[in-house]
Amino acid sequence: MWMSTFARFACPVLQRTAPPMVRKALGACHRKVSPAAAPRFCTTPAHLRGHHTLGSASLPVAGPSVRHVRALDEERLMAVEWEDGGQSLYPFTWLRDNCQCPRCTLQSAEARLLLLADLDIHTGVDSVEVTKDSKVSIVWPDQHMSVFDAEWLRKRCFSAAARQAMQEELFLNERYYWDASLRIPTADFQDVLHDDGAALAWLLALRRVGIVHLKGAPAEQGQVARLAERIGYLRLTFYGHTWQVQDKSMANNVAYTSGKLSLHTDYPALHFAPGVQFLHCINQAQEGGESEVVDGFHMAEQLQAEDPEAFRTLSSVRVDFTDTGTDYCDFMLQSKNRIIDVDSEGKVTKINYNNATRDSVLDLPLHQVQPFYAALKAYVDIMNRPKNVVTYTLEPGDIVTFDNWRLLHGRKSYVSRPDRLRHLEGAYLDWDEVMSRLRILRRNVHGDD
Ligand code: OGA
Ligand code: NM2
Ligand code: ZN
Ligand code: ZN
Repeated sequence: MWMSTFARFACPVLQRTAPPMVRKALGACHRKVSPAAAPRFCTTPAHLRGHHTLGSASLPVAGPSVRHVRALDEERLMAVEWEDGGQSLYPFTWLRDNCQCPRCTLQSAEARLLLLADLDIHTGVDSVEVTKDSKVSIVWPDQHMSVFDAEWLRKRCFSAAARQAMQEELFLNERYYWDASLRIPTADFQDVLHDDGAALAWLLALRRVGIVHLKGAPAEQGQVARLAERIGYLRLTFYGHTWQVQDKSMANNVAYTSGKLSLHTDYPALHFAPGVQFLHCINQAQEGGESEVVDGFHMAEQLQAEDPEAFRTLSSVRVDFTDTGTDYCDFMLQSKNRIIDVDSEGKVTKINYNNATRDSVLDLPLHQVQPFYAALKAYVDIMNRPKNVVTYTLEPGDIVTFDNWRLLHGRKSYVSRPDRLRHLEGAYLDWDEVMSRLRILRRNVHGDD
């Protein structure tokens, strides 16, 4: 049942952003063969294999096999020629650094024992050869010996395409961008708790799409904590391990009123905002309280296209956020965050924006104040366009799980009635822990390493 709701997202992602890269990466090793030789692939990235079980065709997965190795002493590189005709190059220093023998690696921890102090970064080799069982063995000048598994080497090929494929396998950074036409992927809460395939499909969609609805949870407190335990552990904040979104008197946060919440990410008052958010509906209001979400990365891309100056402003200016009060304990937070956070290549990595906690302290010279407001307004105007916003109503037993670094979410105001109290329970997690569980599930479900 869950499979069909996720299958839609398995392929579009790759179709939209990845095909040339992935195709190239699959045949990523340096090729010195003629195009007619049609070289085979470096590795089949695990995320591709994952897709196949979600409903697409599968590629044959054959372990790579070494035809020949030789040392290029001048360049201090080892050249591996693969049976399929591809070639990979590995620096001597890197090979020595990553010797897998029990003296160089603590096998029980899969961690390096070899100290950098003991690594000769100008090392040569005495000999390299292919062993009978198709591994690569190297004898170093001090007669220390390293043996490398072919598949292990192939995955670590240094070609740009192979590195890109490996990084995608590790971090799943390819995203499926959406607008109001998104049909939010849905899974069954009990399935996700008890079935590894369902849990994997949930986390893959959470990563790619950024939002998944889970249905069928008991309408009582404690469910977001159970769900967090399925992953690892939740992220404690000043609002507690989990927190109750209700209309409260003397509310310490605008979320704890019956008012409208404009599109926001949670907790930009922290320098490291929670990566993932769960919101479990225990009780919905009779009137109002509908949810809204937008794809903040997609909106940033649109802003960059429509108003590059505004994008430059929001991705460079560090805005002050503040949050003061008492909950789990007393707090007086101050942060400075870029509303559109980008990496060194200019790729959007995180949105930090909650209008309620944006500080009145604005650390800008006078002449930059008006341009800043213009930029923020341009971004908010784009995200508020009806064609970009997905609206839905949470029902008791629903848990919305979403990427708090990417999505902006909000709710319409609601009528607070004592006989029908609106009540959501929320929890935060971080992406490190979620990705960790995703990789383990992928290995267990598909047998990847
Ligand atoms: C929040 C929030 C959504 C809702 O508490 O930060 O976004 O529907 N709540 O109440
Ligand atoms: N709550 C829901 O940035 C924020 O203040 C988001 C956090 C109160 C835990 C709201
Ligand atoms: Zn060793
Ligand atoms: Zn929120």
